[in-house]
Order: sequence, then C-alpha cells, then structure tokens
Amino acid sequence: MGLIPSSELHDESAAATLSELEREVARRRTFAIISHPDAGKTTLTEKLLLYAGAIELAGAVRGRKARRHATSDWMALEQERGISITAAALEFELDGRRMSLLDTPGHKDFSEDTYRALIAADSVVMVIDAANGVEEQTRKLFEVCRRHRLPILTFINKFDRPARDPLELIDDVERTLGISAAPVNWPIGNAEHFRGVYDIPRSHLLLYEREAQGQFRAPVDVADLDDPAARTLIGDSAYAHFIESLDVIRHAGTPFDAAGYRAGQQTPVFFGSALTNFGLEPFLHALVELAPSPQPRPSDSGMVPPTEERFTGFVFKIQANMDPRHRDRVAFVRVCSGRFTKDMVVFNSRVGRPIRASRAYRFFGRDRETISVAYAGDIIGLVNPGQFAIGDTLHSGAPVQFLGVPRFPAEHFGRVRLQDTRYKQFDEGLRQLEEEGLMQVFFVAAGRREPIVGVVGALQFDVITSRLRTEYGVEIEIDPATYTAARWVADPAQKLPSLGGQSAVAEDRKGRRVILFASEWEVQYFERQHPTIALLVESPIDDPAAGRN
Ligand SMILES: Nc1nc2c(ncn2[C@@H]2O[C@H](COP(=O)(O)OP(=O)(O)OP(=O)(O)O)[C@@H](O)[C@H]2O)c(=O)[nH]1
Ligand SMILES: [Mg+2]
Repeated sequence: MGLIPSSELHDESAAATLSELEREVARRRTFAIISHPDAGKTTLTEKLLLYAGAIELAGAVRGRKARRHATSDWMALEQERGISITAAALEFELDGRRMSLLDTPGHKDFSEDTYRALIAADSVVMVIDAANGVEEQTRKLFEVCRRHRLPILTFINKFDRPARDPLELIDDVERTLGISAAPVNWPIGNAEHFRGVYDIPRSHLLLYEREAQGQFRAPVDVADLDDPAARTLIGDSAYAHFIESLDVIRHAGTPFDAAGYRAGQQTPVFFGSALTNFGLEPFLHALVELAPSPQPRPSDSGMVPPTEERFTGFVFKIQANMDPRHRDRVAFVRVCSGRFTKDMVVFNSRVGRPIRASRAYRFFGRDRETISVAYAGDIIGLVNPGQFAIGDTLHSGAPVQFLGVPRFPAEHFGRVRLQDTRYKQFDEGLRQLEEEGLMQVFFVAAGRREPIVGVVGALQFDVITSRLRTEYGVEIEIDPATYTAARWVADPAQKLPSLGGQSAVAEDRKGRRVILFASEWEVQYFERQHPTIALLVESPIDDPAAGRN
C-alpha cells in the first residue's frame, strides 16, 4: 500500500512480523457494556458468553444458593446484593475474532470504575430497559461515550415484560441522547405475547420459544413475514400492530448505516430479552461484524496506531485479592500497540524505571490464565507489587504517555472505627484498597487508628466495610464525617493559617498535607482569603504527568 517504510520492505522478517501484528489487531474487538442499574448488563454478558460457547450454563445474577453466580459478578458483595460493583474483564473467541468484554457497574456510586473501563474500550454496548427507556445513568455514560467518539450498539432489553411501544423507545433514544437510532430488528409483541424479532435488513422473522429458566440455547426459526404460519404464530392482534409499526419504521425510520455507527453518529438498535434468550444471536453477530477493531490512541506524542511495533498500554484499573488464595494485586492494562510478551521488560513512564513483567494473565471474571503474548485491544493483568498506579503508561522503546485516564475527587467522607484489635490487617487492608483507587485515606493529627476515608459515592463505604471483613478479616464501622471536599496543599513548606469552621488539616499516607473542607463554599472562601496558598484537587505525586522527565 506504499505506507510501509522501504527499509522495512527489504527486511523480510520485519515485514512478516508487521503482517502478523496487523492480522492480530484486525481480529480483536474490545467493548464495554453500559447502562443504568438493573437494565440487564450482567445478564446480557452472561448470555453472550453462553452463545459464544465460553460458558456452559449462564449464571443467574441473583442466583439462589445452589445456582451459579454470574461470571462477571465475582466479588462477595456483588453476589450478595446481585449488583455489579466493579468492572470485570472477560475474553472469548467467536467466529475467529478475539472478543474482550468489559461488564461495568450501573450504580452511580461506582461510575469511576465504569468511566475507566470506557477508556479501555473501542466500542460500547448500551443496554436499555424496555419499560423505563433511557434512564439518568445511561444518559451520563452516553455523554462520556460521545466525548470519546465511541461507536454504540443499543440493546433494548426485557421485552419479555410489559414494555413501552418500540416506536416510542426509538424516539426516546433519539431525543434524550441526541443520536439517531436505526432499528436493525423490530420486536413482535411484548410481555407474555413477545414472540421474537423481525430482522429488517434480511427480512427474516426470528421466533423463539421460552424454555426452562432461559438457561439453554433457544431454537431460532427463520420464516418469511408473509407466511400464513407466521401470522398464526404471532397471533392476529399482535400481528396488526407489529405490521403497522414496522411500516412506520420502514418509511420514516433512520436506515442503518455502518459508517454512521463507526463515527458515533447513529446507534443501531436491537430488541430482545437477555433473560429468556430472545434476540441474542442476531445481536451477537452484529457485534462481531460491526464493532471496530482496536483504534489509534491519543498520547503526548500524537496518535499511537495499534499496529505500531513498539509495545504500549496503560493501567486503567487495579484490583486486590481477586484470588483469595494468592492475595495479590492485579493491574489491568489495556494494550494499545505492538506485542506484549511474557517476561518482557517494560517501562512505566511515570517512574521511568524498567519492570520485568513476569506474571501476566488474561482474565475471565475471577479466573486467570498465564499469557505468553498479547496485542492491541487485549486486556492483560499484571501482578502488581505496588509498582503501578491507575493511569500509568507502560511501553517498550521510546517514551510515551497516554492521555486522559480520569480521576474523580472524593465527595463523601467517613471516620473509620476499628471494631477489633487486628491493627496490622487493618492497616494493610486500607493501604491496598487505597492503592486500587477505591478510596482516599487521610489521617487527622491524632489517632492513626481512626483514619478518614474519602469516596466518590456513599455506597463505597459498604464496599470498604465488606471487603475489609471478607478479604482481611477486619471488622470496622464507618461514621459519616462532615467533610465534602479534600484539597492538597501544593507547597509542603508553606505555613498554614488556623482554620475556621468545620475544616481540618490532615495528612495523606505519604505525609502530604490535605485540608478537609465541609463544603464547596468553604473551599472557595479559603481560596479567596489565602490567594497565595495553592490547593490541588488531586494528590501531587499520583498525577501520572508529574513524575515524567
Ligand atoms: N424479565 C427480565 N428480567 C431481566 C432481563 N435481563 C435481566 N433481568 C433481570 O434484571 C435484574 C438486573 O439484571 P442485571 O443483569 O444484574 O443488571 P445490571 O445492569 O448488570 O445491574 P448492575 O450491574 O447492578 O447495574 C436481574 O434480576 C435480572 O434477572 C430480561 O431480559 N427480562
Ligand atoms: Mg451488573
């Protein structure tokens, strides 16, 4: 194609590696599943894995004791409450493609985790509850996708229950989100009259039978729409309404356009029911066919193409104790270019030091498997002896720093009271969970045993309490504290005035001074009164750009 430098064309082995790289990149699809809480992300994830043959039985999200748990909801508190708290990575093969799926939590208190997962993905599956339409959290996540120009496929779920009219749902997506919505299939009836979907471009009717607990693959029948048998199966009443609304869509709806999808200008829409396995096969096939392969990534030295020889990647998540037997910390890395190989020496651009990546894994929920090689689009886990932080760029060759892994300032604060005498485990647990980015820990001058934790969402207090109990054997209670904002004092030598009101001076783990404020108003008041004291929203050293030289 004339784009390969002539020096490399003369070197046969370089040309061969290049094409292997291109082949591997081209077959990868990395996508995140997002929505408002409870729309069915984890259920859909489970079913996609089932269809791809990656798991035998789909686990129920709120499984009774004897049943399996969903593969992506592996944490004890997730299984107890039937919600997703932390983004989970799952990889599987389908039709010769390597799919990497990120199931994300819907609850707003965990959206920091979701935002970071979005940064690691090349496209998104947006799940909408057919009875509720576009909900608040979906809207917020959609805005993040729009900012990053991520292509979005929409799955309108739960048609096995009473649902809003499909025309109204399409209209809702278009108006509420401001994106054009192109239905690719159309639902036939809903609730107990839900029979299946009509594949618009192929003019095929896909009818389903309900099966016991929706656990096994549902049979798919394809027939012509004019077939009298189809009319009989659908039933006269549903048939008339279905034909009518399909007619509206065919004449006035947005036609599907692959380029528009890739550019993030339109979202193809699919209807179905993850729980009862309706409409999953066509959706999964569309995902395989349409979702983009790994895309170039913005860095401080321009766009990094996925087929570049140099290995690059960034840490978007850190998780401690995924495997209770090993008690290790895993840094999740999205590979952005080149070839990652086991035992490779990589550089962390924040600290500028080489690290041998000897323990590298691919993940399937909680399960892991050693990898020998990874390419752009892959999510790899490096066992992290405290060497990586969220936002770190890893690379071989020339230095590079990827841009924009977001961090969120804490808004809720609580005083942690240890209920037993397991001080060592308590300190260790707090330290590790802080490293994960679950919370920030502050120590007010007196009493290191009662630190103050700051979190983005209040539900994270429950996560801290539960994880300290199950992972470290420590009982704590967290009492709400009056603070709502933390600011680091930029200059360590600067003398601080005595604080009025509810504010307090504290230290973080590294002994840097932090002022805890009771309100945003107090922050502003302080800044007006003391214009020479520079305050930072983020801790100075954790900023990945700061350590670069
Ligand atoms: N009737 C019906 N229920 C469904 C369907 N899909 C999911 N559910 C149920 O909806 C509830 C929530 O499903 P999840 O898959 O946990 O939803 P989620 O989006 O992962 O939730 P969070 O991760 O907590 O945001 C569970 O009780 C599911 O069984 C569906 O197609 N039909
Ligand atoms: Mg979930």
